[in-house]
Order: sequence, then structure tokens, then C-alpha cells
Amino acid sequence: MADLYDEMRNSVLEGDEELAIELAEKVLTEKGNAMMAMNEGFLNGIQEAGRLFEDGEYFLPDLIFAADALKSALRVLDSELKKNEGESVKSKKIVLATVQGDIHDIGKTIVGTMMTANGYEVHDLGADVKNEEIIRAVKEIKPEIVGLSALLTTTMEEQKNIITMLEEEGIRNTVKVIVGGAPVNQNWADKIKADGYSDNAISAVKLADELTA
Ligand code: B1M
Repeated sequence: MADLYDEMRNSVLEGDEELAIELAEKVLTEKGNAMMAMNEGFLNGIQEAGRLFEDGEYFLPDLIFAADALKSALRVLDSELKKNEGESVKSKKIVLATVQGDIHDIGKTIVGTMMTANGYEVHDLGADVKNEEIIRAVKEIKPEIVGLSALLTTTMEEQKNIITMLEEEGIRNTVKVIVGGAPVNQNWADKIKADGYSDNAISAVKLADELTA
């Protein structure tokens, strides 16, 4: 199994979309564990690509190819990952978005997938979503939770701005705000008065459950 996870990691690292799809399909046909394939295989590839990018060994196109390979594998595994793990349908709504100015959507998509798998009604607004659009969605959809992802130190600031806008609109206490993304941490969440922070998709579901219990 370790070899297969290595192959998955390498397919992303090398931006080999065809191989990533093939390996993801293999998980389905051989009834493997899609979650393990993601966590132990494909996601390790993107982490390593990010490290190489930071070290100047990878350039933007390398990162783009790696991300495309990961997204293709994610698409193949999506329905398997979304399978309800026996939990009853919660019928709670969550509006999810990557904040404006930020096009990183992989982590946010995985959070959405896990929320769906656990019975949440997910309204995924996408990436680089204007603050105003998020406020409008909160007003129209009236979700229990709004989840804001940010991957850049520059765009984290938008999480704070959105909370301020919710306050200004008088709707801050109608919704729980959870924040996440690589540069975000608990200190930041406390500082901007978010209701919660989580560093991965599984704990994001637990957090949502706790906040809406
Ligand atoms: Co970008 N990028 N990137 N990038 N990229 C980072 C974030 C960076 C850390 C890379 C690096 O330098 N090491 C760096 C940011 C530096 C900083 O701000 N401190 C960076 C940069 C600089 C940039 C550009 C500015 C590069 C450039 O143009 N010169 C540019 C930004 C463009 C923009 O947004 N305006 C850019 C572009 C890109 C690509 C397009 C090539 C691609 C994105 C493709 C896509 O998403 N469609 C990309 C990628 C792939 C990365 C890295 C390598 C991987 C991100 C990722 O998908 N990780 C990233 C390096 C890294 O993070 N180590 C990097 C996998 C994903 C599953 O993890 O998103 O962390 P993550 O999500 C996790 C948790 O964080 C958490 O759960 C998820 C699942 O476990 N989580 C939440 C996430 N959101 C959550 C929300 C929650 C709860 C939990 O509640 C709501």
C-alpha cells in the first residue's frame, strides 16, 4: 500500500494528471479507502510541491500542473469521499468560500466534500469570492455556518473584513464563522473574533457540529 501512496504522491508532484486519474480510479475499482488515498497519497504530493516552490526549485507552472493533477484525482474520488458515513442528515446549511483575491480552492473544496459527507447542505461559492457576495449569500441562504478559507497571508485579512461586514449589517449573531487555510491559526481566529478555526477538513466538521449543537 505504501508504494501505491508513493505513486499517488509522485503523480501530483510530477503534475502527471493522467496517472493521478488512473490511480484514483484504481482506488474505486479495488474498493480502497478514498480518504486514505487523499491523505496519505495525493495531498503529500501537493505539500511537497509547495515546499519545492518555496525553495525555488519549482516554478509557478510546476505548481499549476501539480494542482491540476490533484484536482483531477479529487474529482474522481469526490462521490466516494462524499458518501455518508452513517450519520443522520443534519440539514444544517454552510456557505463556503475562498476569500476575495485568493484563487486557492483545493482545501476549501475538501472541507466542502467532508461537510457534505457528514450531512451538511453545502453552498460552495467558489474561490476569489467578493466579500459582498458572501454577505449576500448569508442573507439569502441563512446558513448556520459560514466557512472562509484563505491561503495567502495577504488575503487572510479578508476573513476579518467579512466579520466586520457581518457586524455592520447586523447579522453577525445569526451565523457562526469558521476560518481555515494554511496561514491561519487559532490566534488569528481569536483576534478577528471568528467562532472557530480548524486546520483540516475532518476537524472542520467536528467544529461545525460543536458550534451548531
Ligand atoms: Co499557491 N501559494 N500561489 N498556488 N500554493 C501557497 C499558499 C504558498 C504557501 C506556496 C509557498 O510559497 N510555499 C504561497 C503563499 C505564501 C504566503 O502567502 N505566505 C503561495 C503563493 C505565493 C501563490 C501565488 C501568489 C504565486 C504567484 O503567483 N507568484 C499565487 C496566488 C494567486 C492568488 O490566489 N491570487 C499562487 C497560485 C497557486 C496555484 C494556482 C499554482 C495553485 C492553486 C490551485 C488551486 O487551488 N486551484 C497553488 C498551490 C497548489 C499552492 C500550494 C502548493 C498548495 C495549496 C493546497 O492546495 N494545499 C500552497 C503551499 C502550501 O499550502 N503548503 C501554496 C492542499 C490543501 C488540501 O491544503 O489548502 O491548506 P489547504 O487546506 C487544508 C487546511 O488548510 C484546511 O483543510 C484543508 C484540508 O485539510 N482548510 C480549512 C483550508 N481551508 C479551510 C477552511 C476551513 C477549515 C479548514 O473552514 C472554513
